[in-house]
Amino acid sequence: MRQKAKVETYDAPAGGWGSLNAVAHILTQEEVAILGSEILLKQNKSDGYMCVSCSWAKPAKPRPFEFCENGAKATAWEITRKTVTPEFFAQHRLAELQTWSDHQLEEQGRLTTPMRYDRASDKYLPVGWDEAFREIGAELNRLDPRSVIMYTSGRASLEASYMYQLFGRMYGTSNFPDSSNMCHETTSVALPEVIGVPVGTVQLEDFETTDCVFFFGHNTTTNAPRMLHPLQEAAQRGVPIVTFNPLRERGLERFVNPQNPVQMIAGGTRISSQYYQVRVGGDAAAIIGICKLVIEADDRAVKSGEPRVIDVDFITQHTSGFDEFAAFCRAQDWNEIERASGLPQSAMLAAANTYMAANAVIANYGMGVTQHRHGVETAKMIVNLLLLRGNIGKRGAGISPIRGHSNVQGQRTVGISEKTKLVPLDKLAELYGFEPPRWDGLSTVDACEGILKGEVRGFVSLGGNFLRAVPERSLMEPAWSHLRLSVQIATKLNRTHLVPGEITYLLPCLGRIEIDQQASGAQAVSMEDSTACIHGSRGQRRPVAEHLLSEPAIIAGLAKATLKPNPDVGWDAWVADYSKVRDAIERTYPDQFKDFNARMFEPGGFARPLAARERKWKTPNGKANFTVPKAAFAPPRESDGIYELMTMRADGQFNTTIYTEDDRFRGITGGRYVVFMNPADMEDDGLKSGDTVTLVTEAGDGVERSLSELQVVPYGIPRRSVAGYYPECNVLIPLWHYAEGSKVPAAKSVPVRLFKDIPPEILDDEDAPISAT
Ligand SMILES: Nc1nc2c(c(=O)[nH]1)N[C@H]1C(S)=C(S)[C@@H](COP(=O)(O)OP(=O)(O)OC[C@H]3O[C@@H](n4cnc5c(=O)[nH]c(N)nc54)[C@H](O)[C@@H]3O)O[C@H]1N2
Ligand SMILES: Nc1nc2c(c(=O)[nH]1)N[C@H]1C(S)=C(S)[C@@H](COP(=O)(O)OP(=O)(O)OC[C@H]3O[C@@H](n4cnc5c(=O)[nH]c(N)nc54)[C@H](O)[C@@H]3O)O[C@H]1N2
Ligand SMILES: [Mo]
Repeated sequence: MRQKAKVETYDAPAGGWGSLNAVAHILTQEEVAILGSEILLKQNKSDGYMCVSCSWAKPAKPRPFEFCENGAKATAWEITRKTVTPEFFAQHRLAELQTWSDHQLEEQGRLTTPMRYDRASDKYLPVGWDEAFREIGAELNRLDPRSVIMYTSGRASLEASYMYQLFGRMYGTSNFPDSSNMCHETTSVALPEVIGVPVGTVQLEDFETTDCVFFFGHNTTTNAPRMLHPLQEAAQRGVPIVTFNPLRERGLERFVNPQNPVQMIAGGTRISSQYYQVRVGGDAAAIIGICKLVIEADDRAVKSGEPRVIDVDFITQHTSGFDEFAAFCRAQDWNEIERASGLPQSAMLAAANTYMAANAVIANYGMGVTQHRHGVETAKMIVNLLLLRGNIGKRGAGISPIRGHSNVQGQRTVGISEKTKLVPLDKLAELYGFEPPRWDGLSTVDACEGILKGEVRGFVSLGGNFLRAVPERSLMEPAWSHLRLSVQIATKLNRTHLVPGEITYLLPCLGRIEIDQQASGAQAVSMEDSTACIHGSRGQRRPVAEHLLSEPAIIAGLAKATLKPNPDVGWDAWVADYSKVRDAIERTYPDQFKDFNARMFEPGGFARPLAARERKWKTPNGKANFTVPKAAFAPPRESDGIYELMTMRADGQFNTTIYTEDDRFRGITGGRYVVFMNPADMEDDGLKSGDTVTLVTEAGDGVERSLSELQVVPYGIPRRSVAGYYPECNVLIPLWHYAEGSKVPAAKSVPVRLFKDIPPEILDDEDAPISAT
């Protein structure tokens, strides 16, 4: 039986005292109380280190404390003095550790020593670095490079990422899936087609001059809390903030800056001026409704000779496809729009009026858009909305996909990509005198398919927790154990490390906040934030253990043990002095990284040039493109007994890292096995608060996917939608259920059926409800 979560209504604003309490709690828990707080003063400053949590922009003029509750938690979690030593592994077999929770595993502290799995004892045993590199190199050389995956989670620096992809390509693979394949790959597919860049066009300064902000599917309070500061400033200037989210997310309603004593007393600022609880997956329909209203208002203006509503000059000069899109919108039926969006026409009218009244509009979005079957269409629909009034490439306006990991965007910029057309292969060939593979590699979903089929034989992981982050957990874990080689470069112990292949290594690395001492002195690294600005970062803390190597040093060690010597690549020289890696990055991408070493510590970061910001469109037709969606409307689902499950993050987690089992803003304490439900649906299904249910995926493919003992929590969520936590619910997501075009798992719209759990005391063992963990 699972422990029951405590459920309360959380009425306080985001930020404020609750935030300070949560930080204080984690600092004590991680035993870094005093030093931990001092170190926080260096967070996100140009003389300090870049936060390891989210990727939100870092201002040129930082606040005295440029960190948030969750950034502080991430720091404390990384610089903890608790360690996982060879003695720990000597005490615990993997079979035992596999029964521990995600929280328990990471809570043990930092990995300290390279370890190799020993099947006879079912334990990890210590190994020397050189021996580890030698065996991994020899094994890689026995494997076909096409059968080897080199995964990255978005935290590693630009320097480490560049070296990693170069190593992989010289070895002979293009298989570089990234956490981005589960995240904003939808953006990276949608935006190049319509505006010619794979990233957002908004920079921090645009928030200072915008006069309207739209938000689709992002839980800013928890996942990019520092973003609440510019939003609060905008709200205080009277800028309307229009939010679309099936759940009422606390910080998007009201926020108190915990660093501002006056606000702490006054109770904070209302953030969203309009909040629309759109149906899960209903954003595209809602935006079509808004666009229809804008276009029809413009039609009326033409008739009556009044000023035009759309930006005619911009549309004529810069775009293509407007007439088809306008015709499509005019032809849409309101009944269908209301059904598919879950919103009344009056709501879309109010949003359209706000949109039309503003000269410069920013549209932000997160996983509520990208992790849907029609995510790519929806992201393009957001672009349609912006293009109508020239809201791209204008001060105070633009599109703002809010990225996840702190350097996930940058990794793609320096060549971590399975899509070879995105990588300057000719340049790499010229610089390093080798022939890189020209075939396209595997995405995350493709890699999972390859693992299930037994075609993937080796898996090297630069960070992350692959097995916990991907869908289809019940099939993935057994298949993973058939790998020939699993190499995990990591800071903390997680589930992926506990499912060994035939040969398995766990290689511990320095964290970003630690001092990285190399032959030429202490090294700095760099990363790119969500607004395409590059920042330098210097470790501040003495490393937690003496045997740790930096990520660049581990990559160089693996490369040297695997590849034939190549006089054009000085792995050792790079490790001795990372500025030489930055020179190499600049040589590879001269336009993007001009004067990289000289500029990396510019306050606020240096902005990479972005064509769309200057209204230059690097699309095939040289224009910004309106697009007509092929299938924007989710099918009707009112009476077939199926619920739409979205999986999301709680306040107490960073992805699969679970700091605490709480979700403060949603009123949950001490448990993550919950399902949020509309009270009217609960009544129809004869459920009351605290009952437990089993969710069973409605997939029709013969695979049984279910999760039991989920505690029902009544919540403000649209009818027929339910919500649960990632990664616990990943067992319910079929691998083939992903966004069309980007293959991002559609983790926000899983069709499920719901069954009331029968209390164990009245159950015979034979009819126990099907369950999985
Ligand atoms: N503290 C902390 N910070 C993080 C992370 C973390 O786990 N913890 N993770 C990092 C990473 S990698 C990422 S990608 C980001 C993720 O940040 P988010 O994009 O906020 O991701 P989720 O928590 O999955 O929440 C998605 C939001 O979308 C809403 N939503 C779900 N379905 C729909 C829909 O159909 N339409 C709309 N409009 N909304 C919908 C949900 O209610 C929720 O508010 O955060 C990053 N920052
Ligand atoms: N159902 C569902 N599934 C999802 C999502 C969802 O919303 N719903 N979200 C998806 C998204 S947006 C993402 S980005 C992925 C995340 O997938 P991943 O990026 O693979 O997962 P993380 O949980 O971020 O990885 C945590 C681990 O990284 C390691 N680590 C931490 N810091 C460092 C470091 O500095 N160096 C190294 N080498 N290792 C480090 C630690 O060992 C830690 O255990 O999950 C995806 N999966
Ligand atoms: Mo992400």
